[in-house]
Amino acid sequence: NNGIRRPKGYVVSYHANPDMEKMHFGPKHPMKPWRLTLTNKIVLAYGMHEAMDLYIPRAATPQELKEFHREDYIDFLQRVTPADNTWDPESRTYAYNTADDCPIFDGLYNYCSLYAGASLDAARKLTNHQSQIAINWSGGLHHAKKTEASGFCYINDIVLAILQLLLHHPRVLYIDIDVHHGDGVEQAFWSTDRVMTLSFHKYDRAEFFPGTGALDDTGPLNNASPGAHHSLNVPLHDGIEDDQYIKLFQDIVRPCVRTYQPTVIVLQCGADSLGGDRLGCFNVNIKAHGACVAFVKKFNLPMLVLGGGGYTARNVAKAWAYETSLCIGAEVHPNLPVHTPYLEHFGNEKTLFPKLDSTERYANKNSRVYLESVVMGIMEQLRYLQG
Ligand code: TV1
Ligand code: CA
Ligand code: ZN
Repeated sequence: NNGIRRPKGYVVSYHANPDMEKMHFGPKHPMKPWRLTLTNKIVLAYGMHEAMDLYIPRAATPQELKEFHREDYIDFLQRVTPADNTWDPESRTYAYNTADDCPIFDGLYNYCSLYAGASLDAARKLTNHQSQIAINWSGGLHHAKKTEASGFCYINDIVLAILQLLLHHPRVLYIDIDVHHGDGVEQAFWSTDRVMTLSFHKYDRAEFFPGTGALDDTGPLNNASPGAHHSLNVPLHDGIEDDQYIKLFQDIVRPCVRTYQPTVIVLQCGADSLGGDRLGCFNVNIKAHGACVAFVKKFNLPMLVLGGGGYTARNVAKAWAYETSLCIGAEVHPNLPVHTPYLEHFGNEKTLFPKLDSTERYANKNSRVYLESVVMGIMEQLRYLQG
């Protein structure tokens, strides 16, 4: 099977429930759960399943979801149907912020409880020491709030998984390479020093969702709060290139790990930071995106690897399959195996590493000086933690 073997000295667990993949947000909606089918097809075609423990996780229970979310919101998700999603003229919204971005579709509650169940299962494998790297590509839905849906996210599986990890770990480092700011996770752990959140994202307060995540948003301003300086943000402009992104990631993550000394790392691998993404605006290629995963793995800490955004499905699938191979420590052939199903979805393009073509590139608005100033801003925050 392409020479793929179980990694020596550690176990990778892979958590995927195929029932999720059939869900539809609606015809024009950018979020396509079938990108997970595509991802799993590539993972299987390479034979990577033989190198991991595979789990089909059960759905999270309402009880488990209420560990973070408010009871009435979970009750609402459980009972609402597309037909009774009624407009509230007073707040001029649909209930709990379910509107265009977060529609009520058939099977919504099932969808939510499945991806949350997968992240909880993955976190538990880490805390039971049954695996050292646990992967859930269906999770990573970082915008969901305690009492409302936001940005295609209804349940915050990341917060639920981190709460699980905190039962066994003193310090959790959360790293988010989705092109959007990880606002829901940041907000949930804003006041605590037991979780450090670090998001890399396109930042434009007025023009790019969700508009938060400035360099100087670093936790409660009151220095007496334990959370002060434990929320870190790396605001970026359009068009960042591979070499810049990799260097920036390493120059920031390295000192964060050294200073904070986490005992577990949660990595949200949103693939909308790839070049050519339908919603993103960076020029990052699959190898550079993967280099971030490989870099985090080298710290040899237990690692929860999650998905997130990613709206050009063929690229999402290639990136996450490649990142699965990095987690296993396997070398994969740069062309998809000939028997990969659905090759037509990849535009018959067999390479795992498609080149960004010039029409997909964004002009690079990130100068060297700007990126250096961002690294300095982060270092300044970390200095508060050394005291
Ligand atoms: C239905 C149909 C919904 C077509 C939404 C793009 C659509 C978007 C659609 C869309 C779209 C957003 C906003 C504006 C807030 C709104 C999974 C006042 C072509 C993690 C979420 C982005 C990203 C939300 C999620 C954003 C993630 N962009 N077509 N909606 N409003 N919403 O800007 O971080 O990747 O775009
Ligand atoms: Ca991010
Ligand atoms: Zn995103």
